[in-house]
Amino acid sequence: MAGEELTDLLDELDRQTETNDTVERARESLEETLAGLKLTPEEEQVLAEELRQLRDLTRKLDETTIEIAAFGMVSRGKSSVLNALLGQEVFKIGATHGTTVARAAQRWEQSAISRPGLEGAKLIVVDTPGIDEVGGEAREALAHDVARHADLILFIVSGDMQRVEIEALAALREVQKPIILVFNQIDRYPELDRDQIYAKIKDERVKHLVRPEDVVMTAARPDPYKVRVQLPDGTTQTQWERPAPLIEPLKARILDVLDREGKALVALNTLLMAGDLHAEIVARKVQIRDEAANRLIWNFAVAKGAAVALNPVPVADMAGGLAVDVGMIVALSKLYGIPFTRRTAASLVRDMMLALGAMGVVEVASRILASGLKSSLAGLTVMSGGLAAPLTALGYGAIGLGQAATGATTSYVLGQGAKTYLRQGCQWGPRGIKTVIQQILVQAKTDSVIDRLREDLKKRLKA
Ligand SMILES: Nc1nc2c(ncn2[C@@H]2O[C@H](COP(=O)(O)OP(=O)(O)O)[C@@H](O)[C@H]2O)c(=O)[nH]1
Ligand SMILES: [Mg+2]
Repeated sequence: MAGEELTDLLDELDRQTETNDTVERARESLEETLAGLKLTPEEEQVLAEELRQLRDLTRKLDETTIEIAAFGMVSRGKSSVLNALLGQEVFKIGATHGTTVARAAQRWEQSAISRPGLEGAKLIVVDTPGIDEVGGEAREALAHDVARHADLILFIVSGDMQRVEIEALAALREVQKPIILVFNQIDRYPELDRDQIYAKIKDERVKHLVRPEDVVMTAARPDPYKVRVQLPDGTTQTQWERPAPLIEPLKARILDVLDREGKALVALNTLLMAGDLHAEIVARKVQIRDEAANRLIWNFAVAKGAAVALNPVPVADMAGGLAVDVGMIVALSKLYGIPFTRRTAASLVRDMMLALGAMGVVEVASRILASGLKSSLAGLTVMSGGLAAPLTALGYGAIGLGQAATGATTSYVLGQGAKTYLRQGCQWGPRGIKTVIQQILVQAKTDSVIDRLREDLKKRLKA
């Protein structure tokens, strides 16, 4: 074997190993992502769409589904280029705006897929609306969507590039996907002009964005021209005939890129998309939990207020009140996947009470400190009256909180405190418990929590 051949073979083997590694890593990472989410059934339901997309990615990886998307301004010939590649008119063509209104996909059955790097791969071509056919925010969403899904982007232009085109191309480039810049409609230019435009695009406009070999000329749907045909009866007639498209150079370039990098591209893309989806799911999960936690706290707070209002014996209802608070925190801890025992929940209540106490109700603080949990129930009686002090100190003004509203507010503050503690992985954070409680009180004021609790309480008590 000649030295050169051997080097080639070794290179090829290297490349395959690398590709297989990438695919394998992508697969593992996806599996870990799915397994690591630890969603409750409720969350799975809300996040069904994101989860489906994540599972689709695994399939994409297994099947090596490669997406090729056309992108560019209206009427540059995006749909025409894809049709020429497919060899049939699948995507609608139009001289007017808005022919392609949404993303549309079509399988590209390609005999050339027998190339080694594309073995078993499934090619999909995707048509999109023109970037100037959709407005502002939708355009960004579209670009983002295309960039996120596509494995290879065909950016179609039909002459010297406009500024928006260069900007859009630069934005797409950021996502690190291969881009082939297609200069389409070359049949419309005299040869000299065409070569000048081509050189300008390649050497000037996108020099920093696209490699020269990735700038390709096509005539996907050349204008028809008049031909004179002789009819059997000897007369002649003029007819319109459309020349065959010039698309082979693009097809070859696409297959070259995919043959070389196809599987690795899919693997990398899968990882990128999985990363995006994962971040989205985690953010939504936090949001879902927080919303559920807020509902839970509110319901407990109103229930406790109502219980206090209906039970005139202070110590008794406060004992019941404490049980409600402890129960609330146990429920919250389950929501956050860190189930507490009642004892842990009770000591959390005590810690928060101490913090509240230190904010103005010293007596409560010392009582709770001196006594065990049982006798600290009595502390709560003082506490419920005492919450008015820190509230007043924080500028709530002289608020005549009734017992019921006070009980509800206390539960609310304790619940929000426990929520923060749980969210932070059972830590009060660098600024400590007092700051957390104080911030909750300030936020509660901003949100008119007391007024709203009072309203809900009234409704509850009427019912
Ligand atoms: N002369 C010429 N016209 C083309 C070519 N490609 C597309 N067109 C025409 O350009 C117009 C817009 O094409 P279309 O594919 O719908 O553009 P899109 O909006 O980018 O999808 C249609 O009238 C096409 O016939 C081409 O290579 N040469
Ligand atoms: Mg179109």
